[in-house]
Amino acid sequence: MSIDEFKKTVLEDYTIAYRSRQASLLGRKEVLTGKAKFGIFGDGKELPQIAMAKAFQNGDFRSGYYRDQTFMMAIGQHTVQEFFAQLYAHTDVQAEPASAGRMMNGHFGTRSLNPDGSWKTLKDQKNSSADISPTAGQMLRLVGLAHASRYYRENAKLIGENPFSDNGNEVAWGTIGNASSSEGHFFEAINAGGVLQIPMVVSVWDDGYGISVPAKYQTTKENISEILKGFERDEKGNGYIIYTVNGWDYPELCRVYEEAGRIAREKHIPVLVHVKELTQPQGHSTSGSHERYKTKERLAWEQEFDCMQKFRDWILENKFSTETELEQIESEAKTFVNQSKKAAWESYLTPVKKDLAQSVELIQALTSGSAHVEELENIVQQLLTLTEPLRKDIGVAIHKALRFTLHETINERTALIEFRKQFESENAERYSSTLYSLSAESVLRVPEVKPEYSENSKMVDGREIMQAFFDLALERDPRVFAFGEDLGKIGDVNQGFAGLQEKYGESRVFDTGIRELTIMGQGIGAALRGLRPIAEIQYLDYLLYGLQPLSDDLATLQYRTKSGQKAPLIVRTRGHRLEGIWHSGSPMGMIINAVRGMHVLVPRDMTQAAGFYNTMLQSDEPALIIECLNGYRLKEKLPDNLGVYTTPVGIPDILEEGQHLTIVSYGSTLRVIQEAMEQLKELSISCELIDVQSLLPFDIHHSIVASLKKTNKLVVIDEDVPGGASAYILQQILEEQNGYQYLDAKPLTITAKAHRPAYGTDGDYFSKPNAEDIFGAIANMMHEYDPKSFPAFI
Ligand SMILES: Cc1ncc(C[n+]2csc(CCOP(=O)(O)OP(=O)(O)O)c2C)c(N)n1
Ligand SMILES: [Mg+2]
Repeated sequence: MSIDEFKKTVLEDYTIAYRSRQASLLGRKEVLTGKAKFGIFGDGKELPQIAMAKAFQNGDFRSGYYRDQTFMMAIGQHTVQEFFAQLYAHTDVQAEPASAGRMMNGHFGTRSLNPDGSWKTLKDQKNSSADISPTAGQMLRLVGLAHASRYYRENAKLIGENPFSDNGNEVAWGTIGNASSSEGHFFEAINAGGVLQIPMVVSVWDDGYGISVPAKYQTTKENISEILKGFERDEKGNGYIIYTVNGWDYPELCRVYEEAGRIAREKHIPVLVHVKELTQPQGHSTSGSHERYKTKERLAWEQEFDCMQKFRDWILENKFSTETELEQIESEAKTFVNQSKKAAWESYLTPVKKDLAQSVELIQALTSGSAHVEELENIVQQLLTLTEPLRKDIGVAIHKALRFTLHETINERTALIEFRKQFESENAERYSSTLYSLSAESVLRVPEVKPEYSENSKMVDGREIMQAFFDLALERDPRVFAFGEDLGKIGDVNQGFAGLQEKYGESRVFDTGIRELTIMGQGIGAALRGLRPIAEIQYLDYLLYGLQPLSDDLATLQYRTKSGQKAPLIVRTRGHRLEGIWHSGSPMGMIINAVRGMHVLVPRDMTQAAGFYNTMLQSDEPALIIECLNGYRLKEKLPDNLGVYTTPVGIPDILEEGQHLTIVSYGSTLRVIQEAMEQLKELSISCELIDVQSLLPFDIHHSIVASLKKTNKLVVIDEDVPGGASAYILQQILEEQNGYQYLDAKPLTITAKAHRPAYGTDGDYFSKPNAEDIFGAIANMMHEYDPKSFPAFI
């Protein structure tokens, strides 16, 4: 690079950084004057982000946090106008591409998907996974984003040309605040990255604080790179390349990031960059002021070491520019940011004002035929005085007007009601759409193919069905891989992958450390880059360790990006019944309430389970599939069309037809219920048994209510705590499906006890619903309903 070119680059960098700083300063004002609700900004962290952006290439991914506006601007994926659009919560995806106003400001993300939900060519664009607020949450998917490069490189021949990777030459860039490195997530991810030797470059933006809490309460020795020295690569083996660099030192930052990117990209070696001596000129966020907790000395130091100030001094000292020229750049940048802000505000406000004007007109029109002229005029006046109207104001005003005119028959009221309908439906689209995929690969569009059997169909152990299915899935699609604790060499604790590592190699079927958080993150990150991971949690009880990324990250992904990103991860686990407090859990209520946005499937046997995997692998949506822990050794008939048949989601299966009552259940409990049903036949009580199979989505065609129309009685049975998943099932059937109207008896739930199941056969028997309890409860229910025909049991 010639000296002139270098100078030009330096001044371009200064311009981007200066604009970003101006955006932060103006952004805070917008919040303090009430135009935006909350602000968190990247001031004081501009310079390292400029340097990182230089090393960031097409195909690369960022997984970072709310300080990274300068980086996003520098890679050309976040304009200043978009910055303000997000601050104002602009709901148009064109104006605010990261989240269409759903995420608060400082939450970045690029669009991986076309409007129809299909993938863009990610290797030709600069990518950022969508941020989440929970600190260090970004570290988990970072592992997967980086691992994907390694996977693409190791399987390059098998996969061939694809839209995601060019021979695994992509780096995953993580950023995290110094204080957030106290989280377990951080250490688990660092360790996983070191074990896996994957191209992730982790930058710690160190400003000495986490909101008000200084480093001495956050980090041993107050120095994250110092304590991570044990992870440093040496002649003994793998590990990290570790850099420490001051956040105000432009040339050194540029050098470090160039080197870090190159090493990670070429050699797939993980890198840690500890960027020290950063500042936070405006404090943590608009929620408070840092004068409350920083000393005068610290505040003075922050002014002196402000990276923008230092950068400016360096430019002048090295004569890359003059005072006058810099002043010119600064003045132009200020104008540019101001104009961008105004344009963002105009664009945000225009559709709101249009709705406001229309509602004013319609409410005004009501006055002609109403006795409440004064009240209606007041509503109109209130709307017209608003300088920064919200949609909420419009909604409240319409509601008021309809309330005042409730008993009046005015034609104009119909027009207002029509407008309200339209307004509500547009707002549903703005604020409540895209929880699930709407693409051609939506799971609801996967065609059902029934399992087929012939005379030759063999009876096999359930686990053999799983193993045979996974074999087919790995064989036919090189993007599919599976990993988890004990999943590689021994093929999982129940042998679902037995022999498959030998057959497909260690890169496609592999063991991981005991690290549920990053197993989930590894799956999410890889799925974000077009792969089809099956990530295993050894037992359902341990899903709790991995639930945070599923709940905060994966389940919210389509929603929070308004279909800008997808991660079709399949989480595989097994549960419901085995032994003791931590090996027989069935906390389904907790799970389904935590992961709306995923599918939760609870197959009763391995035939249904294999069908669900087949369905999910044909769709672009994430799912949790919970196999029955006690089902691997039970005999099942192996379908002839394994790998072809699918189990549709949201479709219950009627296992037995009956007259007197409908039992709704799923999973391992079904066998216990069937035992009770045999006994109930002695009392001539005939039950209809329905396996819901899929909790999310739930009975999409409302077939259960059809059963209630016949039996008029409902019993929900599962192994969760009282009021757990059974409460959800009742809500779905009685409220959503209007089942209440057909009931002739109080609906009954039979569940496990409120405590975890005790150890041993007796512990299980007295903790979980057993056949005798089910018999007793149902016999008594029938007696209460019709004492003449049905005797009380006891
Ligand atoms: C899991 C979680 N706990 C707490 C918070 C609240 N919180 C938001 S930012 C923050 C401090 C983060 O400090 P640091 O990582 O140093 O980043 P900085 O803001 O200083 O750049 C805290 C505690 C959160 N968002 N997530
Ligand atoms: Mg900090």
